[in-house]
Amino acid sequence: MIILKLGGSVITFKEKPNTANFGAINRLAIEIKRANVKHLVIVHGGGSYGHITAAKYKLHHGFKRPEQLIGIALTQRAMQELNSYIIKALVLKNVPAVPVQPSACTITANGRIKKMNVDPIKQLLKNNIVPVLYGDIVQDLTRGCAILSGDQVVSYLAPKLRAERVILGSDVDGVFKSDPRINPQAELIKEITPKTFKQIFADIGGSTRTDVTGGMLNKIKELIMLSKRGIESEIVNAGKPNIIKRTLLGERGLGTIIHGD
Ligand code: IP8
Repeated sequence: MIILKLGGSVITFKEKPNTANFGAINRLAIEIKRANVKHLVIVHGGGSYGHITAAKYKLHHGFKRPEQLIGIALTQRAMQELNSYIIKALVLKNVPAVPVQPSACTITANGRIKKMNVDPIKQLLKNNIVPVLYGDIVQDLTRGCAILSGDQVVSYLAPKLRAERVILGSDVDGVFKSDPRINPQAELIKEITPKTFKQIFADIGGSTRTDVTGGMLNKIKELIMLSKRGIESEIVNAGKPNIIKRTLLGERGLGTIIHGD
């Protein structure tokens, strides 16, 4: 089984509040259909649908003031709207995709998943249906609320579902030694292990745009945790045509591979 994350920076225009990139969503739906993976879970990020609303209401600091309550509802609403576009595109391409709302089945403590009911996801997979989850605003035992990144959903589900492959579709070719959007000469790192992560840690900044869950650095941290559990993952460019299809079909090394030492 494969877990595929579609980054918010690919499926939305991150600078424009609540603006989906329908061109990219439809192209990715076609690629997913063509790859025809039997057991697939999709998780998508928030992009301009989740992060902007969450940041406006300071939800990444937890629940502190009653004025934030509507922010929680609006953030969930925004994520659900984005999710509906992904589902619609997939279903129109004949991919049997159904939404799974993380905030309806997950509790966190201090921002980390404490409990998640994965039984419905397992059952959907058994019946060859594609569950589509997303980064969400969830109830947190210590902070009141927390922003659950799609990356954390991926790293939680991968061992539970015994994923054979974990693919993270980003808007860049993988992990670079410096930001490729600023420095076109930036060098792509082909492989990261827990050991080399420590060395390159200082070089990689968080993503530069509004990202309440910490951008690329947070992504790598989640994947390093996975690699320590023996699960390999790869960050590839989902913004470039056919990279997701080729990776789903089994090609390795098109981006940055994160694996154990
Ligand atoms: O884009 C964040 O998910 P991510 C979701 O995967 C929200 O970090 C609600 C901001």
